[in-house]
Amino acid sequence: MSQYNLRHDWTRSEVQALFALPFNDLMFQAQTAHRQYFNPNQVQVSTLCSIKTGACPEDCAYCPQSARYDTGLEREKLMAVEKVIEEAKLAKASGATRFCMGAAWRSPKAKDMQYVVNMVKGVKSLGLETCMTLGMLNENQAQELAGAGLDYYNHNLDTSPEFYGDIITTRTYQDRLNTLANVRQAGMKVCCGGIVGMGEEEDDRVGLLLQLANMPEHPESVPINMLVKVEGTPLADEADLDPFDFIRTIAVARIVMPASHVRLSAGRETMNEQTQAMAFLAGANSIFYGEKLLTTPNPEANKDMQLFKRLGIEPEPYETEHTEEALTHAIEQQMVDAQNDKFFYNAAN
Ligand code: SAM
Ligand code: DTB
Ligand code: SF4
Repeated sequence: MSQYNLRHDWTRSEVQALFALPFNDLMFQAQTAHRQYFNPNQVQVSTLCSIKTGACPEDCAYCPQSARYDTGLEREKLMAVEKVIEEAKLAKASGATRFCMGAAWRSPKAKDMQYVVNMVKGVKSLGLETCMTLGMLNENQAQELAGAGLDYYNHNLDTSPEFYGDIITTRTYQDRLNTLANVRQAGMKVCCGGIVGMGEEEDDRVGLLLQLANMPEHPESVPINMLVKVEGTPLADEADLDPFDFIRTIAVARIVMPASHVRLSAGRETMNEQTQAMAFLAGANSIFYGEKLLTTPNPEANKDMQLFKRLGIEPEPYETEHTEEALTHAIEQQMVDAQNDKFFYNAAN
């Protein structure tokens, strides 16, 4: 039986070789790896909420929220805790199982911590999984958020170490790795991925996935964002990435981190449904759901539900990986795989 084990010793040439596979071979491997760890017809559904918008001091070249670029975005102060909880209730009612709160900060200030802690507690009490992305965290901040019950912290590496300096100059790659280490140390789950379509080379996509896959523990959640080009940002006129190269990135992420959720993240608004279906086939099993990402549009919720229906996909229930049903499915799948191996073996002999 073909086995996709959890490895943390991927070499550059191995990951390059995956990217270089004929498309159909890569898709077959990715789908095989996917079926070893997940129900292939379930997709996790998260909703984003911008709890503090715009006027960010950082210079991330892709970001509409940086104060350095004139993107016409209206800045908004930290949202009241009650309002965040109202938004979370709406997200839950429309079918999301995780609520991701994002702030346009370099890092949270001491005075902000009590509010974000109360947001975590309030959202969690609704029976939703919680995720936050607030910029860099020191050890104490990570401990405080973990203590409040925060399930996931999102902090992206964004791209390869080599290309990183072309995109961001106000914080280093090492700063990001330090935050991720603080999040792990505090016992939270890690959500970490990147953006493609920023003018990087294929080898930068290799470099990003190599960094993620060779972490001591794989991030539980790996968002692969397609650049959303926003007028006024330095990357507004970047050339489109070939959609097949986007799908290849998802497929390789699935193979090198087979037990992680890979999120078909930003960029779906300009992606046709066939490309999204192909992303699911490549092993993407999480999406952002709801009309808005943080500041830019996302497909309408009912359009996504229609797409799920047409593809026979169901939203993944909260904590599905621990349920008896998921275990039964994994065992059944192993039996099907064993049967298939027997079939291929017999056919070849
Ligand atoms: N300010 C915090 C930080 O950067 O750590 C948290 C919020 S920030 C908006 C979260 C992530 O959104 C970024 O790391 C980046 O990967 C993604 N992102 C931001 N703007 C994007 C865009 N235009 N297209 C695709 N992804 C984007
Ligand atoms: C992630 O990787 N993508 C999300 C989330 N983590 C915070 C953000 C996408 C933002 C897209 C641009 C915007 O809407 O402002
Ligand atoms: Fe600020 Fe985050 Fe946007 Fe960078 S990605 S400018 S840190 S909000």
